[in-house]
This record gives sequence, C-alpha cells and structure tokens, in this order.
Amino acid sequence: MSATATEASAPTQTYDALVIGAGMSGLYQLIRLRELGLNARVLEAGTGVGGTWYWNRYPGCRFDSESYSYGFSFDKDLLQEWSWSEHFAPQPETERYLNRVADKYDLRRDIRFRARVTFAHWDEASLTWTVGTEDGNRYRTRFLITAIGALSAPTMPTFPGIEDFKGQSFHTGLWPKEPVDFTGKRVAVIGTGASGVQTIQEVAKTAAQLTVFQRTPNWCAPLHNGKITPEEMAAIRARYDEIFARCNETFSCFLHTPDPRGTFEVTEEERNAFLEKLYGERGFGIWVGNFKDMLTNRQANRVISDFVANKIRQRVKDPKVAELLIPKNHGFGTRRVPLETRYYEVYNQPNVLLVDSKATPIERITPTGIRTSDAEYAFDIIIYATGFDALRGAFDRIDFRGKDGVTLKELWKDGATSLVGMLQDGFPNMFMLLGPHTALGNIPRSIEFNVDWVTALLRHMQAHGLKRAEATPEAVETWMEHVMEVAQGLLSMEVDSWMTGVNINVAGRQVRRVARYTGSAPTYRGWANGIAERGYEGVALR
Ligand code: N01
Repeated sequence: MSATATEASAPTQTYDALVIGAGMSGLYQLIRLRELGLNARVLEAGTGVGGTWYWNRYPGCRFDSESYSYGFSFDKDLLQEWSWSEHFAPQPETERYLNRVADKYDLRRDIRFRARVTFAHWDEASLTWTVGTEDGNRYRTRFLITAIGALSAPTMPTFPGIEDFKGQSFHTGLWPKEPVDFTGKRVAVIGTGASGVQTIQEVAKTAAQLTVFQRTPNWCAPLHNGKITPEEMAAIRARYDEIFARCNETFSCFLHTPDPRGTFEVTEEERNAFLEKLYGERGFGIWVGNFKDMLTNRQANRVISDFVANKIRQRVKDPKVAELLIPKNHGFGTRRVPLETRYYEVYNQPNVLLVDSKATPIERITPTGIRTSDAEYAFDIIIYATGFDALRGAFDRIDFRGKDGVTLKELWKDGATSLVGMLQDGFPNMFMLLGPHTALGNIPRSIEFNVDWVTALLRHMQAHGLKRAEATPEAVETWMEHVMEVAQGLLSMEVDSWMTGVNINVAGRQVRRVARYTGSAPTYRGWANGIAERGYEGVALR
C-alpha cells in the first residue's frame, strides 16, 4: 500500500503513554495517568466517549447488572451527584453518564477521536512503541495501554448476498446514531444472544411484522427492571460503600453470588421455593446467585434447566414455539444468560414469527430479504444481532508487533496467553485492560481493578527509575496453568459460545478452548495483587 500525503507528511507525536480506546477503561486510565504526571493521549476510533455504550445503541440496549453496581466507584462525589433512573439503565443514560465523567475531568482535551489504531510496533533500541492510525498519523510512546474492550469487534455472518440487500441493515454493535423507525416495517432479527433478545423485545412493539431467525435458543431469565424513585436513589447513595464492598467480595463482582448450599442439600420443597424466589428477583440472581453446584454438577444443572423450561412453557402459548425456545444442547447458565422483559410473551403476538434456522438454515440474503432452505422472506430491515469476535477480535484488528517483530496475532493463533490478562511476554511496556483472562463479570469492577494495578506498576517504575516492564515467560506459563485449572469441571466448557472462544463466522475460531478467566474475581485479584506485593514477581523490570 502506498503512503498517502498525510502519512508522508504527518510528524510523529511523542507521548509518555498512549491509551487505545475511550470506553470505561480508557477514560479511567487517562485520569490515573494524569495523576502520575504522564503526558498521555487516548486514541479513539469513534466520535465520542463510551466504548461499548457508544457503539451499542440498538433498540432496547441496557444494563443487565444493577445500575448502581455498575458505575465508577472511585469518585465518591460523582456517586452522590449522579441519579440512575432505572435499576437497569438504558444505553442513552449510560452514554450520558460516561460523557459526564469525561466533562468532569476535562478528558476530551487528551482524546483524539476518529483515530482508529491500525498498528503498534515495539522498538527495543529506543524502548518505545510506534503507533499508527488509519488517518495516517504516527505516535511514539513509552507505555502502550490497550483499552479496546472484550466484546468490541462485531462479526457478521458469512452468508452470500449481504451486500445486495436493498433495504436497511444494521449490526447491533454498530448501530447508527439516528433513530430507526420500525413502525409498519417488516423486520428480521438474526441472532438470539443478549443483544438479540433486547432488540427483539423492543422491535416487536412497533414493527408490522418481526421475524426472528434463531439458530440456538438461549436460556433467558426475567430482568424485573423498574424505575428508581428519588427516595430509593437517596437510600442507594447512602449505601454505596456497602454496595461496592459487596461487589468486591462476590464471585463475579455482581451483587449476587452463589448460594453456599448444594442443589440436593435441601428438600425438594425448599429447592423449588428458592428457584421461584430467584426467578422473581431482579437481575442475575438466578444465574450467579443460584445453588453453588449448578454450573458444575450435571444433575443440579438439570433441575434448574427443567425449572426454567417449564417457565418458558407457561409463558409461550403455542407449545411448538415454546419447545423451539427451550435450549436442548446446553444447560441453563452454561452460556451467558440474557435477561429479558416479556421476551417470551413476544412470541404470543400475531406480528411475530420464530424461524428455526438450525432446521431451515439461512442460505442467502437476497435484494429483498432472506432465503432459507425452505422459504423466501421479504424485509424492509435486517438486524444482525450476530455477536462479536470476543476477547481476541479487538487485538487481531491491530497489527501489534513486540520484541523481534513477533506479531500478537501469530503468537495467539492457538489461543491467547497472558500474565493476569494484563501483560504478555515479548510485548514490553504494553498493558492490557480487560485483556484475555481478566475476571470479567460486572465489568467496571474489573476495569477499576485493572487500571489501578497498571497505574501502581507505572508508579513503581517511576519511583525506581525503571524504563521497561515485561512479563517473564515462566510467569505467563504459571498463570496460564492456573487459568486452565480453574476451568476444569465447568459445564460451560462443553458448550460453544464466545465464552469458550467459538465464533462460527471467524476463521480459526471453531475450536472450543479456555478463552477467559473462570475463577472467582477475589482469586483473580489475589493473584494480581500477590505479584505486586512480591515486588512485581514475574515481571522483568529494568
Ligand atoms: O452475541 P452472542 P450478543 N447464522 O454471540 C447468532 C454482552 N452483552 O451480541 O448461538 C445464524 O451472544 C448466534 O447463534 P449461535 C454479553 O456478555 C451484554 O448477543 O451461534 N445465527 C447467536 O444467537 C453477551 O453474551 C449486554 O447458534 C448466527 C447470536 O447470533 C455478549 O455481549 C447486552 C450466525 C450471537 O449471540 C454477546 O452478545 C448485549 C449465523 N451465521 C450483549 N452468527 C448487557 O449487559 C451468529 N448467529 C445488557
């Protein structure tokens, strides 16, 4: 590719630290980098801050974790100033919240928007990274921090004809800023993961005809959202210390955590009463607050799966449709459980049709709609709720080259490696926020931990006049053994999903593997903190 005029003429800009991405990780990291007195810059592909909450503006997009457990915890004043309107806030509110953070800390002056990073190359002689953006700008930095998200590389299906469709089409993760009106329209939704479920519920309200193409049903559970009254918000504000202390001790940083009892340690009556209670409660309790053996013991998993299957049968009038909506190839909770609001009732509406695209696969997109193996459908709008190249996709899109020109993509060909998800041997002075094998769960809690950990390492380097940090291969190996070990025995490891690194639409992502950290968040933090406490054991510093 020949250099453009901009590329040839753009002078290289030099910083102490460059952050890729202005989502929650990037924003918080910028605040901390400024505190260290570093000259920092954030490069962001979009035109605004928010990351996930900037790009995912599809209808119905909202939190699945309680709003008040999701916001930043580091700024106690902001916690007291900000009001969440609903227990699970909708996307526009979260985007406003993150803009408020950016305003409060005057972050935009250090963010370059429309700056999609295409490469980052390490230079051992100068101990710097050279970073390039799509628009031809070049940067040099001592420290490179990736804040590129775990679910931020949207993937489209590989059906032929996608480009030929004459109507409107959208991917949920790349939704336009302009509102899309479904009134009177024939709409298709392909995909029934968390994004698809939220979209379907909303589109069904106004579309003339909604056709859902479901390849694999997911186990969904009620969100039980509701408005937060000013009195409730005042009570929440008074409890923030308690709320975040709770998130700090639970398995996945949610307000919910596994019940200490095993499924069969209680009577059948107690068990049913507990499951009913969880099904009637807000949020992820039924998934992450259930009996402790639900995700490891096949019989226990059968009990909860049967329980939820019966709920679906009760809620969907047509028994054939109900059976189609009940997963048969995986148990409850072994994939991410989408939370829903009257999702199953949508299928009782006369304007909604469920197509089993496992039995009758989509063969192609036509100029007027979708052709399956047994029918042709006409649409005005096609929505692709087909997910992301999770965990690694955002890294693969950038040509990262570490020591000796080794590419990260090649190194991670058979699965990512890392040290506590934040460092990778061969890639000095590169720190990953929400990299592979960080504890995910309630993500902002992990973000705050990761940013604070990286900041502490940088502070340590400043204090000791150190210029270079790199994970040792031995430390990476030991951490990866732990990552593999904690995944043993999880029923989710037997199931295809982004959580096991499978994405049918991406070459090389067909093999199930340990793709994320599946131990508890406290165990994860214990490892990372232990490294720091032992003087950054496993990180070669000089
Ligand atoms: O993506 P997904 P998502 N032909 O991968 C189908 C987070 N999130 O964007 O299962 C036909 O879960 C695919 O079918 P199958 C959350 O962590 C959070 O919904 O592969 N179908 C599946 O049904 C979540 O888990 C929130 O058989 C095709 C769907 O598309 C993660 O993001 C909200 C297909 C993809 O589901 C990803 O969720 C939303 C094809 N070629 C998302 N390709 C909140 O917290 C794919 N599919 C609120």
